[in-house]
Amino acid sequence: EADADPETLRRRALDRLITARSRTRTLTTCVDDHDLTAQHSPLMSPLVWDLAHIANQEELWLLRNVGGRDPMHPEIDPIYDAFEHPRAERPTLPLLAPAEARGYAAEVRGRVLDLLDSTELRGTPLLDAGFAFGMIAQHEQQHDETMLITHQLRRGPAALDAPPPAPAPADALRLPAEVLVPGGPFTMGTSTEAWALDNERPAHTVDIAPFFLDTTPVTCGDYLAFIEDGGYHEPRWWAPDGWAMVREHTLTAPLFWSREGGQWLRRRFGLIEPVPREEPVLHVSWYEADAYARWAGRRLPTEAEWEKAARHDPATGRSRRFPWGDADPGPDHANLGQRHLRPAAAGSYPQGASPLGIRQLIGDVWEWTASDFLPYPGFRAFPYREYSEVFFGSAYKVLRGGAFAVDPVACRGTFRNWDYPVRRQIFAGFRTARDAAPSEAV
Ligand code: AVJ
Ligand code: FE
Repeated sequence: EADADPETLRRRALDRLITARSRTRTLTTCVDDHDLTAQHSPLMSPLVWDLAHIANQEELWLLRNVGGRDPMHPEIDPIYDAFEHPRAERPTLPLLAPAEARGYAAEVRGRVLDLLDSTELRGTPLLDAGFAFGMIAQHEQQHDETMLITHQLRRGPAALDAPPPAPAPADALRLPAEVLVPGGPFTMGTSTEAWALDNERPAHTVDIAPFFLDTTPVTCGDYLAFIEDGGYHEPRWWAPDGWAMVREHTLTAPLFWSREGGQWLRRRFGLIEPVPREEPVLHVSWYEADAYARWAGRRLPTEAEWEKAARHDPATGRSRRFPWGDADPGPDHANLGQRHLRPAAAGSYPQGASPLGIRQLIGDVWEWTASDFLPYPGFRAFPYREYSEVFFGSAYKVLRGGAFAVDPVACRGTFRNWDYPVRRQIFAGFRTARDAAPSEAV
């Protein structure tokens, strides 16, 4: 990885930038200018804000900070600074029009490709192994995921299309419900993954007690049993703030679900369809995941438990990059990269299983964990405090593993995502865990 030769690094950076831009183009050309500038939800920016923000961050980090160039349009910087204006306020700003935003993005990218050709990808932390280029490819892909959320919230006919994932393999129905993850120390986080972001660093040892983890994410069918058992009407399953949320918004099911004539339906990218029982549940808040787990006599895994399940190789004692080993994700490992517009059935991707046989830890749905978003021991903000550091604390819960909407460049066994525990529009599901009794912990 980090010691790849300069030409390999350059090709990899170029490839990841091109992949991101092709997805950005799909997400911003499949609807008209009105839909690009409209606010589809107060939770989200207009799509055209994300587009110009992607270009502005690329200009800032690559052309100005790496390349030493002067700002192209300094007067627009404040408009695209995420900390100056909350999302709900962004439609009222003097945003670049769609054609202007596209032109700006194309002009920045042209100059970035020249810069990539002429820059040595080593010598400073920002340049080593092409980090800044990798960071910007990840940033664009993260905003592509954000734009996909906006598309999911948008009302009106479908604008996006993709083939469904393959059906689950025959053994999916015979999998054990849970797997024992042995206790003991393992290496959490990384000090060697070249494009890992600051919050994933440094590698450190964490000792955990033995526990059981669900073999697959919780499915819509599992979750329906909670609903049908009156789960949304029973305060004892809910954390106090979660129960307050249920009451305030009269929640009865995941976001985008509705009940019509005795049947549960869901809206997915402009289409209405029956809730698929075998698919991992999506669009639940942390509070709903937590309540389901309590109802099931279980709990959410901690972030450390999740990472041990995903990375620890019992044969060698090493932590690996992914559940299947150190190879980059391919189409047989995981449902990533918006190749499909939905999660695959529980039990899919046997080639992506962990050594213990746990499936779909990477891809399909983000998985809520029990943990607050906190720095690892030895954390250092890099290259800017506003990526992670300003969010550390008890307000945010950590999500792991990535969803169908996440590109492989922004997905690793160490990758950490975070959001408020009330959030439901993100592509989040969960799996549950329980402590192993001493007699069970072989
Ligand atoms: C890591 C997904 C929480 O979208 O708010 C994008 C990523 N940071 N631009 C977000 C991010 C700056 C971030 N999350
Ligand atoms: Fe951003």
